[in-house]
Amino acid sequence: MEHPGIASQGASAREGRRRGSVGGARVRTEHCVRGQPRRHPVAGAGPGLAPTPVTRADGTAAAAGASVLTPPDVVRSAYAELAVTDLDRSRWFWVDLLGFAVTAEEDDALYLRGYDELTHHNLVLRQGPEAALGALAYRVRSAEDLDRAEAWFAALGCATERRPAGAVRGIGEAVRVEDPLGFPVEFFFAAEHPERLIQRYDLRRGAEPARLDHFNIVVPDVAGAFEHYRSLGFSCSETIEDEHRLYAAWMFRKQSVHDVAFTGGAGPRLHHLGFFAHEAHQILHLCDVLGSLDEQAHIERGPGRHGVSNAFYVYLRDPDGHRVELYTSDYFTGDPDHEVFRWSVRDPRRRDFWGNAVVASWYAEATPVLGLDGKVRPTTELTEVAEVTVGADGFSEDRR
Ligand code: XXG
Ligand code: FE2
Repeated sequence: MEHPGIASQGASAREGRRRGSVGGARVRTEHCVRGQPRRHPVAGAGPGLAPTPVTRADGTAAAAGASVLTPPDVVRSAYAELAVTDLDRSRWFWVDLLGFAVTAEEDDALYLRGYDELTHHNLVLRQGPEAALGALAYRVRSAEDLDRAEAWFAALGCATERRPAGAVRGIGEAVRVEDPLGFPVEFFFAAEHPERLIQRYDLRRGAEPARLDHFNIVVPDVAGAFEHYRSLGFSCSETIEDEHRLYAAWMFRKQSVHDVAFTGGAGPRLHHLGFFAHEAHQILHLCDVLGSLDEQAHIERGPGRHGVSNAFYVYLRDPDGHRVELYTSDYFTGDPDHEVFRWSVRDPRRRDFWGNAVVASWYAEATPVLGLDGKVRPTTELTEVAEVTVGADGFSEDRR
């Protein structure tokens, strides 16, 4: 099945890197042409055929002014900041159990990274009054991209904030925005490079996490989120869809399956942070350790093999309920003619290739997000209802 309007990701990725010609509208019109795109049967919900206004989290349409500007050149999803309510307990979970390396530590914050990460951190855990997402941070290619980010989001009518180097430890000057989807998003270029840990096998524990792989966000309008990220130069690797609707999409800048993915539901909320491990046995070992410690309740879904992405995975919940995925062995997406792989929402293998059921909490529960003012943002409910909708796109309770 072909979802109308979703471009070959290769074409879109190249365009995202080509300076001076990537306005949102031009990306839409020039690069939704693999196969013969059809008009989407649900008016306004088709990602990309007609100019689809980006819908802000509060339901209002964002200004179209950014379409004449150049978006920032995003390199990859780089780090996230989470507010946690008991930093000692979080340290036990993320450092002692999962095995993250500690780059720096303060009374109220921990800066963590995987063993392959060459910059300061992939995760900041900050003590806060309630569990929440503080920021999703993307690394950009140059210092000039900070100006592009600021102009791009200001033109969309979004709140933006220029932050001096060191506003987050280890990170250079940055731009934070409340994006049109309602998420606190940071763009940064410069970062400190701490000691290289790639061959410090002697330090490794838990699942030996290597690096951040992706963010997964919950949004009430998946097609709108798709369009927003496509305007930023992201390419699409895989979708879940039917003839009426886009249920989920995986989009990338680095040459893997994704840097960001969308789960349909009340949003803005953070669904999970995905961290890469090199081998499936590292993920299985962590599950064994959790069992030995009688901490198996932290395992929410899996381990298993995804249909989408082909990755081997497990989802855990941290002491605050933040969801983390340990993920390995997805595939290369950097070829210029790489095609979008489209899953039918009715395929029971889409979310677990072996047909195992997806637990209800995985669809229903997620982390609230903070605005730039530090306050929890209200959410908007998923509005469209389709025949197969239960939670986001249906539970796989049939094991056919
Ligand atoms: O990273 C992912 C996910 O977004 O966490 C979920 C890859 C695949 C899936 S899915 O559950 O759709 O197979
Ligand atoms: Fe994921």
